[in-house]
Amino acid sequence: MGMFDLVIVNARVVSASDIVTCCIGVKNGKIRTLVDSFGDEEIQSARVIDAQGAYVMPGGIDAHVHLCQDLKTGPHGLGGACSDNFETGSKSAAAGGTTTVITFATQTRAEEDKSLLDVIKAYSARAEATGSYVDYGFHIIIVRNDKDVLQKEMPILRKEWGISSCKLFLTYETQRLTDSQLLDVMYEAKQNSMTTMIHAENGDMIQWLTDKLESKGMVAPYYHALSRPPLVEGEATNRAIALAQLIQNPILFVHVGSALGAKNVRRAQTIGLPVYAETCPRYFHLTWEDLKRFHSPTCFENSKMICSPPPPPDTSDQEELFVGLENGTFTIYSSDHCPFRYDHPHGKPSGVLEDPKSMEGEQYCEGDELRSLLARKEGAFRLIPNGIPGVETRLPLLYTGALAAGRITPQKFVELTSTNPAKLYGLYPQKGTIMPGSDADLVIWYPDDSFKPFNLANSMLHHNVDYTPYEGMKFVNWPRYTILRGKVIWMEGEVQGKLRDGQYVKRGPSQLVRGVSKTTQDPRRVASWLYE
Ligand code: DUC
Ligand code: ZN
Ligand code: ZN
Repeated sequence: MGMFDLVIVNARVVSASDIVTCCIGVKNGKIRTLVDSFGDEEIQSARVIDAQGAYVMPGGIDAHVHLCQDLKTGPHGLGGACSDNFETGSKSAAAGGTTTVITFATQTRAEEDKSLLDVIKAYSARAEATGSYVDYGFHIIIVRNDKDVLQKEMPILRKEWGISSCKLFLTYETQRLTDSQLLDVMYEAKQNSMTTMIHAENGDMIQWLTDKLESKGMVAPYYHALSRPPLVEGEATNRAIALAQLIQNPILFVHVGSALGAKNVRRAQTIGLPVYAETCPRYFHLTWEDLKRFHSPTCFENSKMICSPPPPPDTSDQEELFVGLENGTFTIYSSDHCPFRYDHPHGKPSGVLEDPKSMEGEQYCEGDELRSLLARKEGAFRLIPNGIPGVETRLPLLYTGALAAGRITPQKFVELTSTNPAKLYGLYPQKGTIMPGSDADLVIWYPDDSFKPFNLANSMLHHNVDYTPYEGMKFVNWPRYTILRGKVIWMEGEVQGKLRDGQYVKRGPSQLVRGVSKTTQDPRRVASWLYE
């Protein structure tokens, strides 16, 4: 048996703090050593990859991915059928340099769906049914505040399943919790060291604005953005921060897309509150203008850009978001890969097929007939499933748009895409770093000067979605190798891994979340006495 199974030479190894030119030795799926060079004997039976001086980073950890998820919860929920399962979604992740995805398992309001443990078992069976190309875990979405369930099941989720994060909604009739329900769940989450993730949009503002827009006939996809101006996130982030501050609970805002939301997060962080934020590629690469990008007489094609919260109104917001990426306001950068097809009746076309006005004199249809129907209709944005794909383009977009553009350092890239997600969600140092003892999860880029920039076409991607919002965009680099626990699963444009290479990962409590600062614990101002 040789000393190593795999060695990587001429690597510029990037961590969240440093860049070191060295070689990496891998044995039994783990990083064994980082050294200046290897002797011939040490590596004689190992596979040798020459990184040619390119960046070698810890494999991407995408902490916000929807696979096989039940989203079809009606016109007041998210709606639509999630088009990627663990097979297609994880293949797409591997092709984009990601070695771990954390996906969502969701409770519903149906009485028989009360048990969080049953939900997790059902989603786990979905992953096991196909297998996965990359490692995976689950966040649990909680849409009810049953004390008995929370108290009995949260400890089991934490200890037996290694699930240490839950997501709560402030919008969608079928998901949202009232303020007191939010407090109920946050309180139990805190007792169980579960990180609370918040979808911060004010549901009442959205419904009110949607009704008003509809009354004026403003229903085409573009108007989705007008139903969710930045104040919608601004109000909800403020409110959630106040609720969390009241009971001293750490929170992480998912998919923050507005400068206003980012400012609220920053303000909370500045006074020492444990408030964290995730942002996503779409907020740096799309604006309201892109909701008009897919031109057609009726504009329904613009439904391909609909996600919530929507992209910011214009590039000035993006400039402010870039500051947040750089200065630590944003803790992690995730894809929010939420895949819907354009050629499937339960994908984006729900916005036409479920709208009585669009369907006047028309028949429910599929295939070519559906395509022709969509070309004639504007649909109703209220009924369009909220979400866009992006698990494969997440790292390359950040490389092109921020790293190569000189807006962030390679270390910041690693922090946002791998180290911080690992710390935030209890995977560090097993994942998220290149250190002896860590999993050998790696992404190796091309040397910048040897890569020929190209324009993206959806046909190059591996997801089960028939479009990408980034069609035609120029990319200046792409992962050359993706390595999962020492095995090459993606190499120079080809998937090399196999279904079932990926394993379920149990997670511990967050290693990022720290206590609340002393100055914010005055029991006359917040309910710190709850924990005495
Ligand atoms: N929230 C998400 O996290 N993803 C898709 C849609 C949504 O509302
Ligand atoms: Zn959300
Ligand atoms: Zn999402």
